[in-house]
Amino acid sequence: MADQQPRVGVIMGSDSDWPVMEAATAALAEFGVPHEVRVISAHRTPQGMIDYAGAAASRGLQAIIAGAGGAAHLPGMVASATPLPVIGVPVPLKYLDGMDSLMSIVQMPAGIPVATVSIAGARNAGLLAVRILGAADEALRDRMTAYQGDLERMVADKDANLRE
Ligand code: RP5
Repeated sequence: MADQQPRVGVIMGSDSDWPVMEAATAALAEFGVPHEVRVISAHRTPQGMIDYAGAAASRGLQAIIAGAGGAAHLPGMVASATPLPVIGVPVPLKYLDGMDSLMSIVQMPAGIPVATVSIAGARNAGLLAVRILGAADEALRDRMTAYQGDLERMVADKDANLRE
């Protein structure tokens, strides 16, 4: 998949976010969605962030997943500089249990949306990106439907096991 044109950009403010963010890449890999991973900081590399967001659509990306912790400006700032859908992942840090990251990401002013998942919800960010791409990609949409069927069967199995 590494040699394929990436369709999703997975970015994070620091490599310290990776233990949370790798679940997004795992979900994308599960669905065979080519993606790239970058460390880009809103605070430490502001110009790099603007350059990345500005070029993302013309480079062929179709969605961006952005994770950050604390004063987590990365998803919102990236969304302001690209027309692509941006999914924000609040990364929990040592203090405040990720509430700071969640509030920073979810409270976007009208006009610039960021689809915010739960604190440390990187797997759902990956799955949401698959659904966004799947809206115009029938094969991917079919894979999502099959995955939902797997989940349904898994719950049915658990239910049956408990009743035995
Ligand atoms: C944020 O600052 C990053 O997204 C990370 O969650 C946090 C701490 O970064 P490091 O000090 O670990 O590099 O911008």
